[in-house]
Order: sequence, then C-alpha cells, then structure tokens
Amino acid sequence: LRQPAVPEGLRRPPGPRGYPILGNVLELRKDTHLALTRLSRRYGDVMEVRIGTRAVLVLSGLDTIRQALVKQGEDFMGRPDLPSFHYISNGQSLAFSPDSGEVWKARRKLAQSALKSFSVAPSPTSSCSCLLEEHVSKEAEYLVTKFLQLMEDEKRFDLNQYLVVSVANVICAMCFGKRYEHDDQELLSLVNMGNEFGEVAGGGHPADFIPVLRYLPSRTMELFKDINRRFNAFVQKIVQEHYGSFDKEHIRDITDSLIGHCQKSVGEDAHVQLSNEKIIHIVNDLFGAGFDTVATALSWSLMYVALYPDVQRKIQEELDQTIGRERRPRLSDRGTLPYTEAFILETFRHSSFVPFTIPHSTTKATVLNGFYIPKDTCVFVNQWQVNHDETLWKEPSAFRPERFLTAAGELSRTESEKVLAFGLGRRRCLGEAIGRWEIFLFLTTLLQQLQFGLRPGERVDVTPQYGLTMKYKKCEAFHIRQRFPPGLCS
Ligand code: HEM
Ligand code: HJJ
Repeated sequence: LRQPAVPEGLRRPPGPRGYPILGNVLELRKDTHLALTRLSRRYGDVMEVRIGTRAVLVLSGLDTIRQALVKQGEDFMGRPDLPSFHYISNGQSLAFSPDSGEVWKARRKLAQSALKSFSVAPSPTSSCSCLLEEHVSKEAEYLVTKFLQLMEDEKRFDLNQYLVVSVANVICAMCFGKRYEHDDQELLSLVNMGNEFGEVAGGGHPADFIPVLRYLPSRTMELFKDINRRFNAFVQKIVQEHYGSFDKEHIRDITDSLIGHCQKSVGEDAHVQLSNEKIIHIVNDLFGAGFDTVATALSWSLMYVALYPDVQRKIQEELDQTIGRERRPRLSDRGTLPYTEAFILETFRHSSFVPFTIPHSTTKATVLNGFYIPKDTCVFVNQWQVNHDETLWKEPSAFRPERFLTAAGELSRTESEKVLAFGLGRRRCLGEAIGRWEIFLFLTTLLQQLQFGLRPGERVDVTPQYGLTMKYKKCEAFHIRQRFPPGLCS
C-alpha cells in the first residue's frame, strides 16, 4: 500500500508493527479498550494501529482528544464509511452514515428540536414539569412494583430485562406515543439484542477492516443484519400507522413531528432539501440510542449500589434528608443531591460503558500534536483510557463517588468535566441532557423505595464485555427489598 506523502517537517504517528494483511487485529480482537489503552502508554496520545489493511488513528489523553474534537472539530467530525454501517437504518443513520456535511447538520438540528419538544420542554398538558418527568416517573413506579412482585414470585430473575423495557417505554412514549408490557415479545426481541448490535457497531470489528472476511460466513454479521432488518421493520410499521392517522393540527409525538417536516413545501425552512426517508429515519437512531445507553447506565448503577452497600446507604440518607419519604423525587431535585450526582459520575467513569465514541474520520488532511494525518483516516477516540488515566485520577480502579465532591460536599465542576462518556465537539451525543435527566430520575425513584443487594455467597462477574455499550454478564443474583412498608411513613 502506498502511504500518502508526508509534508516536510511532519511525522507519521507512531504505532506497533503488525502482521501483513492482519495488521494488529489479533492483539485487538478481545477487550479492544484495554489493548489500545496499553498500547497508548508505549506510543502516546496520537498513535496509529493497523486493523487488517486499514490504518486507524487512536486518540487518548483528555487534552489531545479536546484538541482534536473541539479545537480542530471541523477536521475530525467525519464518520468512516464502514461496511457494517450500511446495514444500520438502510445506510441512512444520522449517527453511523459517512455524511457530515449540510445534510447531516440539518438532520441533527431536526433531531435535537423534535427530541426537545417531547422531553424537556415545559408541557402545558402534563401535571409534571415536562413530558420526560411524566414518562420516567410512571415507568420507574411500575418498575418498583414489578421488582417487588418478581422477588415474591420468581426469587431469581434477570433485573436488566425489566429495566430495559421500562427505559424503552420512555423513549417509545416520546418517539411513538406507545407503551409496552414487560412481557411483550415483539419489544423484548428488539431490546434484548443490544449486545449483538454493539458487538459489530462498536469500533474495530474485523469484518469492517479485512475485506476477505466479508465473503466468509459470520454468525455475528448475520445476526447484525437480522437485528437491523427487524429493527427497521418495527419502526417502519409504527411510522406507517402514524401516516394513516396524521393530523398536522395535532402532533402527538416525535414521529408525527418528523412526518410534519416531510410535508412542508420546498423552501419553507432551510436551504438544504432532505428526502422524506432521511427525515423519518432519524427516529430509528433516537429510539435505538434512547433505550440501549440509558438502560446500560442504570444496569451498572444498580450493580454498583449492590456491590457497595455503604455507597447505597449514603445515597439513601441524602434522599431521606433532602426529599424525605412523603413525596417522589422530581427533576427539579437534581441540583440538591450532590452525593447522588457524584455516584452517577463515578458510574460513568468506572464502568466507561461506552469505551469508544462512534468511530470518527478526518474530513481533510490535518496535523495533530505535530503528526500528519491524511484525509479520510478512521479515528478511534478512547474514552475508557481518559476515565482510567493515572495522571488524571487517583486510584482509577477504585469506585469512589467522593472523588467528585469538594471538601464542602459540593459537586466539583473541574472533576466532573474530566469524565468522558458522551464524546465532545460537533459529534457529541445529542441525547446527553435527556440521558442524564433520565438516569437521575429512574435511580432516585428506585433507591428511595428499594434496597438492592446480592445474594450472599453468590459470585458475580462484572467484567465489561467489549462493544459499543459494554455490559456485564447476565446476573440473577440481585436481591431486592422494600425500604419501608407502605403506610408507615412518618
Ligand atoms: C452519539 C453516548 C444517550 C442519541 C453518542 C456518542 C456517545 C454517546 C459516546 C458518540 C459521540 C461521538 O461519536 O463523538 C451516550 C451515553 C448516553 C447517551 C453515554 C446515556 C447515558 C443518548 C440518548 C439519545 C442519544 C438518550 C437520544 C434519545 C445519540 C445520537 C448520537 C449519539 C443521535 C449521534 C450523534 C451524531 O453522530 O451526530 N452518544 N448517549 N444518546 N447519541 Fe448518545
Ligand atoms: C441503534 C441497539 C439498534 C440503532 C440505530 C439505528 C444513535 C452508544 C453510542 C451512541 C448511540 C448512537 C446511536 C445508536 C443507535 C440500535 C441500538 C440495538 C438499531 C439501530 C456511542 O442505536 O439493539 O439496535 O438502528
């Protein structure tokens, strides 16, 4: 392969020597986040590895990542054209398609505004402060009842299966105006596939980098295609139903609002013309991102409170002192619970369940930290490395929410801003605010009423399984009990 000419005075980024054809793929196949963190200690914040025949730039270090994604944001805002991404939303995904020009910009704006209208915007029709609060409160309350009932009836159960349906119901309410029961097979078969989706969509799947693998049968790739087919069919059916009952005077949810945009006449809004398909498919990304990420975050939170009873006790003391037991938590309580906030940040940092951002790509030839980077270079951003960097964190492998609190017990802004979970810059997560609000309200509602523990003597394996969003292995060892009997609150 011919390397592009490197301008004088500039170097190519350093990196490990790889095998012919395979490159470094054998070292990176398992626990890619750990392997690339180890390599970054030797080669630095800007290094180049080869996955198959393709060069991949790997960025580590908070300052380097800020420099690339924020200060040189335009240069690094692209997405690589990876073969597996063609299966996501028929290649029309807002997040995974290679487009980063005017069309992407217009779609991102549409997504943000539709999402806002049906989540955090003040709602005149709701008794809560906004629709998001209404949906989360309702689903969290159902979940409390469900958990207690499962403890009575089943003894052993996989709590994450119920968590993911409740979280999916929140984003379903906003996107589709629908809710599903916990045993709804159609929804369950979709939301239980997060692992298989993330295994391929997470950075570094070999089939995306070694062309010959695309012609060999692969179980993971067949599953991935199948997930995307079913996912698209599920959304498509709901969209068709919405078209049938659409009334532009009565926009019910995000899908209606996107349909409304399709029906605007040419030139009514912006200068870019979007196809109907590109508008409607936005809802696929919102729905997919909306359940997988938040459910995974909550799943880690509940595991940490079960593993660290002292941490759980401190959260519950804070809840008792600030909110009491007479009323349920609300979104407006968020500024008043610093320990709980610190716990959520420590969950993001310690689990780093989104180890890499979605892969980026350079939109033009550029220079980073003195290294020459050609146009269209695939870029992995290692969030896990930043969150476990010994130069940024004292004892990074310890789970300690206190690290985010000042001596006065307030949340430290500088410490909080070192946690990388939502990416940075032009491509940063557009659901960040909603994700954080949702996690806060689910968690406080659950912990106000329930005590989480693990059955004594049972070993749990909390090793994160590598993927776009990392999960721990299926765990049926949770034990849940009510904190105080109903009617006995004083
Ligand atoms: C992108 C994390 C929740 C929608 C991303 C990215 C990350 C991320 C790391 C990639 C950034 C990059 O490539 O540089 C998370 C985490 C969440 C969360 C940790 C929750 C705890 C959500 C929610 C939604 C959402 C609730 C929508 C309802 C999106 C979309 C993108 C994205 C559409 C693609 C943005 C683009 O490519 O322009 N998220 N996310 N996310 N997220 Fe989230
Ligand atoms: C999915 C799980 C899916 C999509 C999208 C179209 C937009 C976690 C990070 C960012 C979130 C980025 C987005 C994810 C969209 C999923 C997710 C699943 C089908 C999808 C870094 O997620 O099982 O199926 O189709």
